[in-house]
Amino acid sequence: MHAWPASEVPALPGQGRDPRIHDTATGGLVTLAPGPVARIYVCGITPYDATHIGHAATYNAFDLVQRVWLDTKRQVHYVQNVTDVDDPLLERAQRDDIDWVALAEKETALFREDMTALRMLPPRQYIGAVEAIPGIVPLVERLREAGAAYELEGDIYFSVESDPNFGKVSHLDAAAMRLLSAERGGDPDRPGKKNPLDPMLWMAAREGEPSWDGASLGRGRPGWHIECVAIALDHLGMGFDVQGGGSDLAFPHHEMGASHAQALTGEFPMARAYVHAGMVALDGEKMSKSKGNLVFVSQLRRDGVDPAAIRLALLAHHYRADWEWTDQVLRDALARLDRWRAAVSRPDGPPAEALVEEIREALAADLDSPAALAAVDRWAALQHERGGTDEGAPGVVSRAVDALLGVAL
Ligand code: 5CA
Ligand code: ZN
Repeated sequence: MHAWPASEVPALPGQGRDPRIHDTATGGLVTLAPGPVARIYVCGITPYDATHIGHAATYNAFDLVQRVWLDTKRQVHYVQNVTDVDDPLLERAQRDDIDWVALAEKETALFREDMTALRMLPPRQYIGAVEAIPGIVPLVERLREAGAAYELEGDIYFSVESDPNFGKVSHLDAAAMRLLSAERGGDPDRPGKKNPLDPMLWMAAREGEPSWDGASLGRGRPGWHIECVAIALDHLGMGFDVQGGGSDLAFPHHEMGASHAQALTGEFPMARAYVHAGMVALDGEKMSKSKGNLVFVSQLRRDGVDPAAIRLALLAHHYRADWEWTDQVLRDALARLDRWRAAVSRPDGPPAEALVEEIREALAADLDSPAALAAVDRWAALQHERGGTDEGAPGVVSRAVDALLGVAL
């Protein structure tokens, strides 16, 4: 699949610092100091509905990670998937009586537009589940040969008990895992499984559903977790720097992915850091396609909201916090954008070097974007109150805000 166009990232004077970021697996802050090429995999959308503010907030967090790395003069190898065949997509297509391929293409196209408008850096590889099937099948075959997978009525399941490290990403007790498995695509109540938590690797073809040639597995379609493992291992290899997603992916998705990879390679963990963004709510409940309490990025854009203001609204919340979208959040972001634009529209202003360092420091401290915004607010307030004589300072500020926060002033 093709991704979306990259917005340019201006180079800044000086150099950024290696970020410290919260890793779910170890439960603490880790320093992300990869080699010259940082490797990051961020779980992509299941394209059965438009991009909502919750998605955008999660992608914003991982966009910041990359901007910080770029500022440390590293290159970034970024991979993202599109779950373009899965139960929720097929169910929505059937409900709305449309072709599932057309639905996936339409929503993926809209996602690309939203990401472009929000100035999210594009992945180097943007890979659909369907196009990854030829790489998934041999992995499932290998898992079966290794004794980590078994068949149940034609479906192939992964055995969580084959992995001595199972549980070390999300650290949940058995009851919590079972509950979340049922909520998030698993089938813990299906009789005949070795362990209720075992996830499907390959689902045998069902009447009326799409299916693909699975060689020794028979016709069918891939499970969700193996999709991301296959794509990540194919393009990034084992031990990449960050696997990212919303906190709802810690279990089962990232836990199972780490397990699959451990069974395939004998190594743990697949990613050096498991990084999870908080959940955005609307009307007191997590924004979710299944509940329908959504604010779409594309709708806001159609309403004439400047994407830079949407981005500022996301940045005003720490990525790990759960927060609520309200009209006030958007009003505050619009007002801030106006203040900042006015402040950088003069030829000179208060010195900007210290501000660039403050933004760097804030982001390096577990992506503290609210602190970064507060630093720019202070500079803008100074500019409005007293001005300054540093020629070019407004240009430095707007380049820093663009390069590090993805906001075009
Ligand atoms: N295709 C899978 C990942 S492989 C998937 O979870 N797709 S998704 O469309 O449901 O979600 C895409 C990303 O948005 C995931 O990282 C998910 O954790 C995140 N996300 C979903 N809802 C919210 C929300 N309300 N707030 C923050 N992030 C969210
Ligand atoms: Zn994923």
